[in-house]
Amino acid sequence: MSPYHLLRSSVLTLSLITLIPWAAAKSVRDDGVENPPLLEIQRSGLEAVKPLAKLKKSVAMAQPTGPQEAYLTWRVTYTESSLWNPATGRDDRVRLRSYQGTLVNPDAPFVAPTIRVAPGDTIRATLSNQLPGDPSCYDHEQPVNKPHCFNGTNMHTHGLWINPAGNSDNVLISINPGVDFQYEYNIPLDHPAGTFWYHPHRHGSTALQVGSGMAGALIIDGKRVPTTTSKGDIDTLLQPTPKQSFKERVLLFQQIQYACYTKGDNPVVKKNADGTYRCDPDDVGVVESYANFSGKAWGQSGRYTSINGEIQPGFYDAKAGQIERWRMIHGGVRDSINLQFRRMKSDVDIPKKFTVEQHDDFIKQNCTGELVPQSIVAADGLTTATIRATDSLVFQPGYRWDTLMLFPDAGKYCVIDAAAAASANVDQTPSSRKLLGVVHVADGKESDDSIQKQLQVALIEAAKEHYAPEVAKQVADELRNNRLTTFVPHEDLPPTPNKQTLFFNMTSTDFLIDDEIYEPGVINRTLILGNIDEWTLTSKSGSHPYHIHVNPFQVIAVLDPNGKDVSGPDAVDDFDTSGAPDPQYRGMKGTFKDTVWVKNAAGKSYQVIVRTHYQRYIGDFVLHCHILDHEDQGMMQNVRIALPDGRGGAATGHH
Ligand SMILES: [Cu+2]
Repeated sequence: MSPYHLLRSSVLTLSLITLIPWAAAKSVRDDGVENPPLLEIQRSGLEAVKPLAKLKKSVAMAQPTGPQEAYLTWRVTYTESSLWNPATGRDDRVRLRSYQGTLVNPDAPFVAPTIRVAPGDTIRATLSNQLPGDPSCYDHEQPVNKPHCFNGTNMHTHGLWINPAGNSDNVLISINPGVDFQYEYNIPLDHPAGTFWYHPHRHGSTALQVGSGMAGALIIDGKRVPTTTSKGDIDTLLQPTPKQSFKERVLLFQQIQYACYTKGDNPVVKKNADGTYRCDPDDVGVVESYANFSGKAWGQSGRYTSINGEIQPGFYDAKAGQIERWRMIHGGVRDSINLQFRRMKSDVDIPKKFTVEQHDDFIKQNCTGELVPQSIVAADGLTTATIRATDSLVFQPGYRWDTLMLFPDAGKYCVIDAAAAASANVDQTPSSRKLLGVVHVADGKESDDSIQKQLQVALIEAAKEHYAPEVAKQVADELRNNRLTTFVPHEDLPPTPNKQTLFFNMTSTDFLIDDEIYEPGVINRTLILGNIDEWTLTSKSGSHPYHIHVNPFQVIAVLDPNGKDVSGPDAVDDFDTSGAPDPQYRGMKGTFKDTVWVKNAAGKSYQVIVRTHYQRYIGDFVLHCHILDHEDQGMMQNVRIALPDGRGGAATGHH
């Protein structure tokens, strides 16, 4: 950019700021955001189950048999609706692939309904692909690591510890247009409770479909009350007391990068002079090209991270001094989120027209309160050993965090995606601050105690309310030290001589793991059931979120390129001097997760060291980069968990 352009754009920004009277502008997002709708589940009684629409290729469906079986249907179709565009102050019409169901909100169809089940349940989920036919799904000459088969789909239950094969959490199958398939997810009785999610995982179209809003929360509710000798679910602690309702919110962050195209023989994406995407009133925005996912395209598009299918929503029904559980899922594809909350000036509202460029100035002028602490109680769905308060909570694609939020005073609070350095961002460029939404907090009980003290007191009261005295005392003793030991589902994994290494790499054309591109049918790793392995994850080029299916891993250490461990509770990750210290690894040591950022700063790799225990399930599945367009283009491996052969190796069915 020339100095002239720089000058011109900053003058333009300044003049816009002075022209728009922030305080007078009326918020157009007065309607608050709700939790995503609950997907309708039929639990018992044949008569209660609606007959499924018969398709030509539909196959026989099992009939409901009892209360432990949860039936549901995902219909995949194109849906026409609209998305709010703050840059123009009006809705853009869009036509996107989406899930449909009886309880999909017609005003926010681009978030899938939430599934809530319990340990011991069987989910029988019919995936009905009603998208138009797609020749690229059947063409065997089709290069497998070039995006293709946009209308083929399948399903992944991200984070669930269930069978990865057959008709369970099997992503190595394609549900082609016109085909119905019924998945059977047996959630074992000893499955941890927590915040998980579901999304398509068909190699070749995963990013396109998830980037269209095809993702939903999958919550496992736990009712196991702890005893002095057995662990329990944190859900039993966070039950209402006379003073606290422990209101729950579910937030699914998404990044729908729809574009409108010029008409004619060679359609191109319509853009404004500054490079942001433009949709004129007669246009219909679509997500139909991987070109829009590449490199820095998200930042340049001027699109916004949505929450539960809405852009810049308001969060209502919060009360000062009331504790809320926020279950948050990063279901987006192309942007990291660095979540912060700050008190907003009371006489201000989000302006009607509000481009991404204007966010930073707005936040600087109006989101001026102190940072509100976010108290982490679960990472990737799994209850953490400590309650850790943080001012900045970093979400990479695929991450979940459950936090306890307590807003100290009535008023409005900005929900901010803070700035981050290039090495901490999906698109490898520094990001500026964005305003994701506003929390409206009503009058309640205000206290002189610190937020951490108020939380501790309320949780100890909850323990006394819900548990037998012996158990309540044990939990209270832990809470006084900010610990949640009684609710942690996994034991620490011990040191092991079994090692695995993995490195991500990118060339100008290819997305690689261990310098190889994904090859269907090739098993890249055979792991042995019952073993504990220690994995060292690195990246030779760019930073990538590593995700493995089935078994979570425990973070042992994250070493910066100088060998400093940046995962401790007080660690400062300041290796990348191009920005402020990176908060994303702080406190991660010892945490169980299923997705973790593997960072490369200025061409130098961090080492992420994790341990995994391969428990119960055998079969073939995948590990991959959760920047899903990288995955579609080859940054994935096939993994097999095999039976031991009794002599230290893996058993094979032949010899
Ligand atoms: Cu990647």
